[in-house]
Amino acid sequence: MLHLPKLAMGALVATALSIGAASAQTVLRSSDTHPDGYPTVEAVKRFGELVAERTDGRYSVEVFHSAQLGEEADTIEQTRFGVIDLNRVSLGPFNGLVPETKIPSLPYIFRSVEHMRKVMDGEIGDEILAAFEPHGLIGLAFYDGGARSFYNSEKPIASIDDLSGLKFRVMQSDVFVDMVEALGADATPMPYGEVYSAIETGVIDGAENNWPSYETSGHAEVAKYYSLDQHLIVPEVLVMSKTTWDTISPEDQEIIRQAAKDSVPYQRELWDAQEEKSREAVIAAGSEITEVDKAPFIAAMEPIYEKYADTPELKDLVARIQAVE
Ligand code: GTR
Repeated sequence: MLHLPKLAMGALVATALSIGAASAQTVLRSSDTHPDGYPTVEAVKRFGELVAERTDGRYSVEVFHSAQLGEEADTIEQTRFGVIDLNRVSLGPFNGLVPETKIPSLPYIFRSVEHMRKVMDGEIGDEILAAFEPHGLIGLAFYDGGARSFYNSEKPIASIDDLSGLKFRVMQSDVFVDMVEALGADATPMPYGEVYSAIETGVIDGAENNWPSYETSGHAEVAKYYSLDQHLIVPEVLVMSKTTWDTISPEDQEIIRQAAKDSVPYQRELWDAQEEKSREAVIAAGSEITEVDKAPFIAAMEPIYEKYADTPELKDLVARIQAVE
């Protein structure tokens, strides 16, 4: 709840009357699969504080963490239909809906986290954010999701051959199913919240993710072999429902866009610290880390690029991302 001093309240009412009562003290509901305290959750809270401050309380944000509003694929649909106002999600689950998101989700498209940041902070990033709009969403900002690597309950993976016969959970996107299959393993798309028990009961042998997710989801407890192949550096994205967006004045839309961008450096600072903390925590708890020669993994991904960069525009997007120094 917001408690505003009388004067501010008067100003608020006057503004509300001039732009329509619908925008007076609106609490925007935001979804996140991660627990409270996770860098993405904290960054969206910071974004909300900036929005509340800069709109004099006309808008505020409440973050529903820990998948309280549902798993990512479902919450994306609800956001498109305006049931949820905001959503912080990986780009992966958008691959089927927004073709442009397939490209930054391709394995090894980014040479490093620095490369990813440079691309997503620039013109290409803005172009990908704009690509959400025809699909009922407004792309606001990208956050870091680090590098994702394979982990499993069976054995250390040092080469592609070691992956053979293992079954991995992937995010709900065909790109990742094909990626795992091109490496000779089996893939099962599955909601994040089901992965722990699926590994525990042996339905799957493992999954793939960054250090913070590997730790905070508890997956490290049931899959202690983590291989540093770093096949994906998929950015996270903060989106708003276009249905909600269209009720907001152009001035407040601008404030919201800027506040989202302004929360990015804060997220990255938290992210860098959390990666280190999570890496140390899983090693202390007994995870076994294997270094991997990435060259054969990179070479095996060629068919994935051919299949998913399947229009001249998407091919061009690949080339432009690779050309960013
Ligand atoms: C995490 C990401 C989540 C979710 C999860 C997953 O790294 O932050 O948004 O996509 O991975 O694997 O489902």
